[in-house]
Amino acid sequence: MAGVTFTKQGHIGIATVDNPPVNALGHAVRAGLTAAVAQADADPEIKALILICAGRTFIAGADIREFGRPLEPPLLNTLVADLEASTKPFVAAIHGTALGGGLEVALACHFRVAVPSARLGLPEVKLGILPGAGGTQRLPRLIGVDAALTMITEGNDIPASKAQAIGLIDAIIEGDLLAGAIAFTEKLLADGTPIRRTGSLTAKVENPAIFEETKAALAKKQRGFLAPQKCVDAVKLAVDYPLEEGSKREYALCIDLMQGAQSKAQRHAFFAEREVAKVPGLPEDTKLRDVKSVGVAGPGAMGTGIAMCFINAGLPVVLVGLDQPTLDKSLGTMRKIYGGNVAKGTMTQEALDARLALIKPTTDYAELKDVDLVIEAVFEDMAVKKQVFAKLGKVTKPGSILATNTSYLDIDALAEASGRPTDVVGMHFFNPANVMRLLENVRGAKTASDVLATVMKIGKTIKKVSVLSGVCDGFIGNRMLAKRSREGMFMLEEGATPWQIDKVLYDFGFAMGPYQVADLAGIDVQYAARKARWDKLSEREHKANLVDQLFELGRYGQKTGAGYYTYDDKRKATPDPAIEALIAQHSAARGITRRPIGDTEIRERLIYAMINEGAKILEEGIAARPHDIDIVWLTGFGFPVYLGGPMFYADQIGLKTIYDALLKYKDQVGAEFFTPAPLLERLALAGKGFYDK
Ligand code: 3H9
Repeated sequence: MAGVTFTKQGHIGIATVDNPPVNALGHAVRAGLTAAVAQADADPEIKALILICAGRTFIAGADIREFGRPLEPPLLNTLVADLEASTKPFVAAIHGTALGGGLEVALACHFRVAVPSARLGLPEVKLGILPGAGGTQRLPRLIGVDAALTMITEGNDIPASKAQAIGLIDAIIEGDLLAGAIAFTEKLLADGTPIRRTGSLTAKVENPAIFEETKAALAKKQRGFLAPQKCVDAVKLAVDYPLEEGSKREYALCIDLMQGAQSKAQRHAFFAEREVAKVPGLPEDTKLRDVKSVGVAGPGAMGTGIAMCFINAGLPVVLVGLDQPTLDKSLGTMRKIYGGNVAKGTMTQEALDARLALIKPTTDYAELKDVDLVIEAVFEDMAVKKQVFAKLGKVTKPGSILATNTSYLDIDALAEASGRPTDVVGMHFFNPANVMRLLENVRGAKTASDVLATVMKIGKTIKKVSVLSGVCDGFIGNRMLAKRSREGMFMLEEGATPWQIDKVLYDFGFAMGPYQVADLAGIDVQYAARKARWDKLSEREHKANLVDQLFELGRYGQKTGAGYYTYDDKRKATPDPAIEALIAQHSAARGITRRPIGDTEIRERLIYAMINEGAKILEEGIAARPHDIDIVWLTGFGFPVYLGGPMFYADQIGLKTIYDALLKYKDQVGAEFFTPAPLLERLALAGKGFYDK
């Protein structure tokens, strides 16, 4: 029984799963558990069974790496049926995380106990599938349809205390789990408690309309995703059919999703997110620098969000500002955001006070003398930032890490200004920094390996996804975004409208189009960024100056009630004919004859321009792997997860198709903008993709 050991303690059989790192239900574990059930049933000495796991966690699910390949029997659904049919009481003893197939196994056991720190959930929906081994059939039978629908369609795990409160587990074990589980089982036997098979319970539904209502809500909340809808269909089966028939239909729905393009992309995203944590050439055992305290220089919107990331993780922060009013404003923002959580009941007042107590506001840079890491988030201007780095190099202790949150400035220039270039690194957060998951770390020419390893690790501490980028204008994310923005502007000049372009990207799966985003972020902010990047822009981009025109008209976006769109007092956007007129006038002044532009051309020019830039980023080594690019776009720029990120998406479309389109646009728009990247050309002509180069 590779992966499962079977021992006896008196009259209790103990099946221990041991399949590092997360005890996934690969073939050996499925076969081992099947054999354990048979052995226990056949052994008259055994009166009850306990299922427990070695290592850091209970079974964390089916082995996702086996998906898409023919599975060797026993299949998981057969295993759970065997477990539930066992004639002897079967107790699941849970620590770590009981997730997906792991929870389905536990649901098929007759009783469940867990340590207080355990977490339980059915996260399949996040992989684009549904729990296909009875999870959608047993969970509603055990905890009711309403609670089950929430857990299954959202995919979030819950703590043991909540699991006990809703009847998902029977007891919480303080102290040693195995000893506690044995005591629990002995008591079952002593009391003569009958076996309770989850599958024989009835799934109760109070509001029969709940299925349609949930589907309608999910169509908005998880727009474009197939799996949440199918999860609802599967839970309904638990109400409509007996266990066996419901499980058969559930499995069919699950397999259908598993074979589809969305799940393939979502599984890719799962593994890519883990892959990017491993930096090629940086040994995993690199000794890290200790980071126990942090400084943030610049308490603007970014600095405030960055400080919140660290205090959320319990690290004290010295927040340095130019003057008291800016510091007060920053603290006021934090108080308002946390206050909202208190009002919603997701945070206590004591927790709010404890977090804010971790902030030490000051106007004196010398207060940074003891911190282990400083993140500079001052105004995006090279001269200002150089001054700050010169100061940081002097006031901080040797060995403290000096990071910049710049979005596009040259980190190596800042490193030199500090006088300690090996300590300098980029830590590029995304707005709002306390919410967005992406942390783009940037390796300077002289950044020390242990500094890099430390900032990659810190990402995990503050619950971000760290991706490593090399130094270039805009790093991975904004460099690609700049090409998308360029094409948007060109197409506005050529005949498209902002609302048409926004709709194309919305339909593609982004939450908002670029002009809705611009109005939200502020045209004044875009204008400043454009001026700062002026030397990097092409001549045609200089002339495509609609941002400048909007800025001069004072149309700064939502904050002034008008930008590309006009806004009512509830910030509802309406396309503005004045903008259409302004763009038409601009095209005429530029001597461009406007023409109708189809949605396909809009989509291709926006997305393919990004992919072509992604190929250059890969070839230059700015990103080590296509995974890094995909994760930047999935976690920082709202690229639809069910498309897997721009590079994965490109492979699905086929690089040859993209290559041909690039050649077409090269003729139409110009070689300067659409010459295929050499890597893309090579792969396309060899019939390969970014992931099989
Ligand atoms: C399912 O169960 C389907 C069923 O309904 C039946 C259908 C018929 N498989 O995340 P970490 C690897 S669907 C294979 O860094 P952490 C992971 O790639 C499944 N591998 O650790 C990584 O490998 P590497 C439902 C897996 O401590 C290593 O383990 N379950 C799996 O931060 C460590 O992972 C889920 O969706 C897996 N299932 O977090 C749970 N899980 O070292 C998915 C992990 O080579 N897993 N690996 O990069 C998780 O959420 C987290 O891994 C967990 C640990 C919370 C468990």
